[in-house]
Formats: sequence, structure tokens, C-alpha cells
Amino acid sequence: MTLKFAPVSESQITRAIVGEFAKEFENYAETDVIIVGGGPSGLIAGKELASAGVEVLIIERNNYLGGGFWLGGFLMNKLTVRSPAESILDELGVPYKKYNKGLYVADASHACSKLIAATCDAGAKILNMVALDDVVLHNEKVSGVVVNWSAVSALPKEIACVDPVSLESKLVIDATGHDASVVKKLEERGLLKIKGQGAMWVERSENLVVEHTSEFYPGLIVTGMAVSAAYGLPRMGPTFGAMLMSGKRAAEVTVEKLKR
Ligand code: 48H
Repeated sequence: MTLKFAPVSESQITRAIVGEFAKEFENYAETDVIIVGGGPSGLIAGKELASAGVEVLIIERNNYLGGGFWLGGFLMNKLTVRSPAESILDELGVPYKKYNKGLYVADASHACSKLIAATCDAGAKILNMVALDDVVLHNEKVSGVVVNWSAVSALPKEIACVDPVSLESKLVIDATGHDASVVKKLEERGLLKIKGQGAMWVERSENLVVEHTSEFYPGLIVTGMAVSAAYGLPRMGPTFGAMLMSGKRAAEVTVEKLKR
């Protein structure tokens, strides 16, 4: 059998990309929720929100999604979760091994790709290579984000004067990990003070991160390691249960806020 691809021209391919991207971008200029950061906490929050029928856009500065979830720790692509977070691996259909009581190990590539697929399947929209530049602030409430192409920050100063654009939303979630980039935009303006991430203490850290997942400033919810940075909580090192559980909690808090 001879393989014959459909007769499609170069210009049609270009139109398909530009037209579809522009249509979607225009639609998401105003949306329910914007999640900044496509690591484990942001992805699971996006999945849960989209599953609940919320219009959600995830902004990620890299060309890949997953953040630190691709690598468990120490450049070794096995990741761990502590009980009860293996229930989320079950939900995602990620195979894992019980290492000892309460500690589970999975292949990071398998876990991360399942999480990304589940988030996309649920209907969350993703913008890659787009970085947070600033926040939109209306009447002391975060009401969206200002973004630019990630590549712009890598340009030499002489040609980097590319103005960003704004995307409005009812709520924003800071899922940017250790950087807590969205929260820091508010700190730069003296609107709040963050404590900075605490030292390692796995035993305490994970519960605290999930418990503190909340609205940190009107209109802005924090999740994942951004919670540690914002509230000064201990870090947990290369174990991801709290990231997944915090993402779920962030989605619950967001849905509650949207109802009000
Ligand atoms: C657009 C941005 C920007 C920006 C960052 O680091 P992540 O994996 O974050 P979490 O919180 O979902 O998971 C943290 C986990 O990976 C980890 O580091 C742990 C558990 N550490 C414990 C410890 O003790 O060290 O993902 C954040 C994502 C990344 O993909 C970034 O590229 C992205 O956010 N991001 N995207 N604009 N300004 N800043």
C-alpha cells in the first residue's frame, strides 16, 4: 500500500496555525482563571478547574510543561509521593511502586506526561513560551496578568523594547514554584511582604503547604512551592504529594471564590 498524505499547501498550514492561535488568544484575553506556571501544582489545579467547567488558561514560560515534575530530584527521574497522595497517581493512571510504608515511587516521565494529558483532556488551555511580566490590579484586586513572549527577555537590550499585553481574569493562581513570581510583583510595589521559603523539614512541610493554599491577596491564590515562599514554610525536597494536593486545594478555593 502506498502512503499518500492529503494535498495541503504551505500557506494552508500557516493559516491553520495563525488563525487558530489568534482565535483562541482573543477568546482568552478575558477568562475565568489564569494559572501562572505549568508545574505539578498548576497543572493539577488547571485539570480540576477545567473539569468543574471553569474556563482556565495556563501560562508557562518554557516550551515544555511539568516544571520540576519531570525530575524527582538530583537529576534522577524517579519521583516520590507520600501517602495519601498516591490516590492522585491512581486518578491519573500513573503506575507506581510502594517503596516502604507511606512512600511511593513512580517514573517521572510517565507521571508527568499523564498529568499533562489529563489537564489538556479536561479542557484547560495552555500558552507556552509566555512569561509573566506584571499583574493587572483593579481597585486593589488582582484582575489579570501582563505577559510577554519568553524570548523577549533573552533579546539584547537594544532590540528588546517589545511591549507586553494583558489578559484579564476573575482570579489568578500563582503556581510559579520557588520563584512565587506573581506574589513578588505585589511585593515589589510594597503591597505585601513575603516570608521566603524555609529550610528543609519534610515531616512538617507538606501538611503546611496544603493547609496554607489560599487567597494570599485579593484575587490571587497561591499553590505549590509558591505557598512555601509566600508563607515562609519549610521545604520538602524531592517529594511531590503536597504539590498535587495543593493544586487540588487551590482549585477548590478558586471554585468557592467564583461562586461568591
Ligand atoms: C511563566 C513561570 C514563571 C513566569 C515560573 O517549579 P514548579 O515545578 O512548581 P510547583 O510549585 O508546581 O512544584 C514545585 C516542585 O517542582 C518543587 O520544586 C519542589 C517540590 N521542591 C521542594 C524543594 O524543597 O525544593 O513549576 C513552576 C512552573 C515552571 O514550569 C516554570 O517554568 C513556571 O512555573 N514559571 N511561567 N511566567 N514568570 N515563573
